[in-house]
Amino acid sequence: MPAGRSVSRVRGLHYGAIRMGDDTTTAYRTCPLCEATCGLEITLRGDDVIRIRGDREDVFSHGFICPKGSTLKQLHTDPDRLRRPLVKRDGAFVEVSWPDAFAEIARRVPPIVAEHGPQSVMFFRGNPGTHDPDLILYHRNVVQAIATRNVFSSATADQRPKELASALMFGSVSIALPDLDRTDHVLLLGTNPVASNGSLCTAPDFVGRLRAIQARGGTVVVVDPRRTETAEMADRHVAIRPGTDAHLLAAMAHTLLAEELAEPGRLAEHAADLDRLPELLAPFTPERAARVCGVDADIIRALARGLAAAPSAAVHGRMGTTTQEFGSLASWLVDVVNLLTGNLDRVGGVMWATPAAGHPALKGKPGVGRGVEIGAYRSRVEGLAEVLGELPVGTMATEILTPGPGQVRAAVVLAGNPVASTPDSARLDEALASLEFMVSVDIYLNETTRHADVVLPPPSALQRSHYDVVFWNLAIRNVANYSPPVLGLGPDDMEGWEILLRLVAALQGDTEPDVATHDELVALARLASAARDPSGPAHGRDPDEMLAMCAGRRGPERLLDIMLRTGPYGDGFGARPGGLTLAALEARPHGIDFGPMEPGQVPDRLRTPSGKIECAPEAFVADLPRLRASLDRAWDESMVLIGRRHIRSNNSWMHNVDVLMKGRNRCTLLVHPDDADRLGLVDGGPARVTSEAGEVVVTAELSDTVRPGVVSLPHGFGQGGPGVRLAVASEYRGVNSNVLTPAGLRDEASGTAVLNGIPVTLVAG
Ligand SMILES: Nc1nc2c(c(=O)[nH]1)N[C@H]1C(S)=C(S)[C@@H](COP(=O)(O)OP(=O)(O)OC[C@H]3O[C@@H](n4cnc5c(=O)[nH]c(N)nc54)[C@H](O)[C@@H]3O)O[C@H]1N2
Ligand SMILES: Nc1nc2c(c(=O)[nH]1)N[C@H]1C(S)=C(S)[C@@H](COP(=O)(O)OP(=O)(O)OC[C@H]3O[C@@H](n4cnc5c(=O)[nH]c(N)nc54)[C@H](O)[C@@H]3O)O[C@H]1N2
Ligand code: SF4
Ligand SMILES: [Mo]
Repeated sequence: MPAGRSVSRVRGLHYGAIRMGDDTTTAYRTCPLCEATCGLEITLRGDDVIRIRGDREDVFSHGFICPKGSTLKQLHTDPDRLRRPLVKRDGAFVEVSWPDAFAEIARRVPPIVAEHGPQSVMFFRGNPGTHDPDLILYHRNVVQAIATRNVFSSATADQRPKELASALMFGSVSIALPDLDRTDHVLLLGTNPVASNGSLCTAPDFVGRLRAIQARGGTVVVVDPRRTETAEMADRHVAIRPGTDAHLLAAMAHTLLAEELAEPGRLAEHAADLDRLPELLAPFTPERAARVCGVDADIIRALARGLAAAPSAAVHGRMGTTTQEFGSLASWLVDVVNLLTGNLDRVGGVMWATPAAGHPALKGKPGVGRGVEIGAYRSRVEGLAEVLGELPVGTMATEILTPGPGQVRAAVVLAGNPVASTPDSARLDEALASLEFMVSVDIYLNETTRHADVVLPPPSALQRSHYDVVFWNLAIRNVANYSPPVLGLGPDDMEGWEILLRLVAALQGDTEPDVATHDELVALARLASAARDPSGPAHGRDPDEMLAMCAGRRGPERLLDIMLRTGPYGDGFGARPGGLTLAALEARPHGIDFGPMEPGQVPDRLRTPSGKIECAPEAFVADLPRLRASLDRAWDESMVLIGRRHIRSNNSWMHNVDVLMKGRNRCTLLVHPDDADRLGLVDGGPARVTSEAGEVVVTAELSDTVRPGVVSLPHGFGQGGPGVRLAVASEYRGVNSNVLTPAGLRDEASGTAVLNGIPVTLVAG
């Protein structure tokens, strides 16, 4: 197929829209903006979206929606959203045709690889890539186009510690989720669902579900250095010192063991090294932890006893516990406490999802596997270990700026804004400017994409289909919901998956790829893997025969059909008549609910070589001396910075939506009044914040919601300036908090950046 001719389906047509009695139509779509996966009801008149509200019939969200969900229209019509590919010529972007954009990549990248080797190219994938089926299903093909180890993603500025802890304990990235709807007691650490709508726990109307726990007589406890909106509604708030959750959790586990409250029950026989825990955790007495955490020893004991006494209880740790100095240890200890209190794998405790599109922990031989190892290779300059196939984001700038063989000279950025989202932003900004070549797949010209030589814009969310491949792995109910595109493609649009497959070819110098055949090979590879899975319904089948059964589908729809049919509820390509197919899902616009998470998955769910839950993974045991040593640190010596989210934000990229930005300035530094008094800061006045990495001047907001000694600044601001095309965001510019994040501060085991608990100094002005 010649370059530029699209294999896209139909243009200018509404899919799945239901015609109403008047001149409007209604479409249903899962919101792709955050992890909550709310169902949206979208009313259109012609191509005009006239209303977006929560879909009351959605099987999971039942009509819940947040202020962002209804802005898919504004995102679609945003004049700053890129509609055509851009190529930089003589320092300025010009709109070009798709063939010209791919030709530029094909002209520039192969010579760099030929001269400097594959390591000279790096990849970065950002958060929206996790919410987009095109990117989630095809990004691996892009990354594999060049055999480089320099692969990065927003995960090491986010959840990698939790993934690593799950991988090492259970043998695959299989995250145990709090059973919010049935628990009697939930302990939330470092998460503020009132703002974020929850994370690594997909539960639309998370907050309503917390209220329901309270309404049925249960308890909600929040551990957070700030009295957040979630802490306000909780039964108990513990204002911990940032970065010390691992100490707190270790001391809670210590209490459970010392007071003989540990009752792992049925899981004891499936848990390896359970008997090592008393010795490993011995140094972390509540008294010693109390000094570090700034939380009374009695409160630490009460937290542990509360979990033990509850008929069922779930501990859940997020952002605040992962993007910190001891993030992996904290994530490990969350599940140690869940295990010790008998709450792992039981109703009301923490359990695993059984997602319709399948999961590695549901494939292969039940109850045993290869497990996960880390450190297969290391970063060139700093020698940082690979974790789950990626290197830590904090080292990107160093890899670009340090000369020598293997120096990064070109970058491919997929839906990422690392200049806003990763450490030592100012240095990364400088590093990206020094690259020989950069291509971004993105919808905006922002602080990162302005450095690109080529920008490839996918269609807007309303023009794409949706199935939440990732987040239904993390959902507290087993739900499947497919949304067809709401709006058709314009004459200049190219579907996301096609952009990615053409990018694969262009990176290898090919400007006239046969996209249809490549896509077929991608599908066949998935079918071949399903045919090899001894526990799957397609075991032993002929991939070509199954491919023929997907006739009429291509792109993500075909891959999704394959995943659903070979997944836990699938029709197995005829092996299980009546089972799930994409067609069956298409007929159910409000989704299908397969019920709550199931208990009793241990041992079948495990993929560790031992076939047991690993209670003391080597990587964490090796990191414990660091935690132990920190018990003697002078913790209260410096002020520390933490982050903050707001319901109307979404990381760095929704600040161009006017309706979300209006109102008071949100890019403020929360300072406790006692600290403000001591430092001479005034409410509304300027504060100069300095860290080892950089300095910002920002408006101070006095608030006793933060712990004394802690200041809080949201991330994702600071957009504007040369080359940035974000009219609204530039108006509400604020400062980029990651200017303050030192690149060298990281969680040892996972390489994840410390974004919470950054030492800073503060002066007025
Ligand atoms: N200080 C501090 N830093 C943080 C955090 C924090 O709490 N504090 N949070 C961290 C977390 S949790 C995360 S996940 C990361 C996020 O880090 P990133 O993923 O790097 O940042 P985002 O702000 O999500 O921006 C993503 C980019 O995707 C583009 N985009 C939006 N929609 C689409 C789309 O549909 N397709 C494509 N191709 N592009 C799109 C946007 O224009 C933007 O350039 O930031 C991390 N950084
Ligand atoms: N509105 C909105 N929703 C979002 C996003 C967004 O930017 N805006 N981003 C999405 C993304 S990518 C993600 S990953 C999720 C994140 O979702 P959450 O994990 O809920 O993230 P936050 O709301 O930042 O909450 C983190 C909390 O940790 C606290 N904290 C900071 N340091 C520590 C510490 O050392 N210990 C403890 N215990 N707490 C600490 C902070 O005060 C904060 O309240 O949200 C998603 N949803
Ligand atoms: S909570 Fe998340 S998924 Fe639901 S409407 Fe808001 S942004 Fe969309
Ligand atoms: Mo995130």
